[in-house]
Amino acid sequence: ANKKREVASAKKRTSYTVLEESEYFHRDTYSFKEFLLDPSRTGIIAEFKRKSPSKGIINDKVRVSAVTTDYAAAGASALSVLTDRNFFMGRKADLVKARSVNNIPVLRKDFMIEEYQVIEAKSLGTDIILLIAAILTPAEIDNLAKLAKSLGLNVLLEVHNLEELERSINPNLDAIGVNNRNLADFTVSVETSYQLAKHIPAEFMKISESAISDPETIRHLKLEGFNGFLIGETFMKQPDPGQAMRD
Ligand code: IGP
Repeated sequence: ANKKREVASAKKRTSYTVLEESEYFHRDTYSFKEFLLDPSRTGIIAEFKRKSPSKGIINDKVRVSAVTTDYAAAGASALSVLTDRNFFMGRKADLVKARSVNNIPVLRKDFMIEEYQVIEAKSLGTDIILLIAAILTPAEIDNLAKLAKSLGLNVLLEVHNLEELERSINPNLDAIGVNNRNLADFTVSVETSYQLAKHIPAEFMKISESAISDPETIRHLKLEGFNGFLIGETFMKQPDPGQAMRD
């Protein structure tokens, strides 16, 4: 059993070494907060998402480079790129592509559950990782957030209710995202953001995620203190997602 552990830990070290060979592993990341608070930008975190479990195929015709550069030109504060293949038809190569053609922060949108994925995120050119309270214990969140910070990554914690927020909050997080979509049954309500807003401590950036489909909602969310608005489907369901963001 000892031998097995030794081999396993050597293997782990080797795979990390490979990740550290990526040129992106050594880059300085962009500050999520700085871009969110930049008054010349929109606060929108614009997402590249081909498919979702709730909607099926949203758009599998467009290219990540064209869409993300259009988003950035339309004033996005950050980009969100799905890297989960199973549920979202995402690819790690999509994130690398988005990184290589943009100079604003990129969020790796995936289900992060272990250290390896955080280190991998840095090597792909990620600036922000997502930690989902619904699938992680407070200790796991603490551990992954600390690792992310040590690599210079920004951390966005996603919550869906007060209980998740209260048990998961810790000082290594940069932003709290309220997901308006219930991951258990896929129902959506922006009310979730309005209800949780006052419970998010002032030191964290406030993000509202999902089901945002008009400028009016963004105006209301801003009045409630939200700094960021994560939008996917509203843009991606149009043949030209970048144009949809400008409209
Ligand atoms: C975007 P929408 O409704 O604008 O397409 O939502 C984003 O919030 C959503 O894709 C999302 C997500 C997630 C995807 C929020 N949290 C966690 C995968 C995993």
